[in-house]
Amino acid sequence: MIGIAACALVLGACGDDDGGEVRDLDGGTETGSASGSASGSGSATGSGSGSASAPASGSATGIAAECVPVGDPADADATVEVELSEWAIEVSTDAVDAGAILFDAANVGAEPHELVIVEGVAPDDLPLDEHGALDESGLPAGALIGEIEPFPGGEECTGVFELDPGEYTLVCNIVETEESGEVESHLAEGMVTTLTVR
Ligand SMILES: [Cu+2]
Repeated sequence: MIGIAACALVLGACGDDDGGEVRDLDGGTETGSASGSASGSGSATGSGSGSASAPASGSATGIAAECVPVGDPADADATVEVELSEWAIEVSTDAVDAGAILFDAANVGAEPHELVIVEGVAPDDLPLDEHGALDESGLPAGALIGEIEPFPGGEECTGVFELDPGEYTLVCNIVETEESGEVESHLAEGMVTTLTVR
């Protein structure tokens, strides 16, 4: 809601964000996006509906509307704070003891982000697809530990994962199609980091 208000003031800067929110809410239904932007502020209707319809039709790639927590934070043995943004993943610590690890993630960016946890494959060794995104099917068996699904900018989400000792790589693996048709991989933009579990 805050994002929409801001976009009414700065239409150009928020074009992508607008499209993202429309996608999020209606899962790519063009009818829904048209009525959604029309019900916004009056000044935004003209250019807003025009720019919003393109990404809605082009990239309804199943980006979640809101946080879906994984597991129960009360079960966690340790917490790693995670900050997601364009274009970085920052963690509060380089290393944590093995056990049930709570990833307490804040999306401080404008776009939706996610957190994918991979064990035993260093960032430089990740299998990539043609867009520079992680090709999950190319990972060794068992390397994909789990993920916090995409959630919107300005929000927080949590995931609890049982981690054995080892080297882990954290990735945001969202791939978007821009209005220009250009494909943007969040991993290729720099959303990757590492975590040691000892
Ligand atoms: Cu991302």
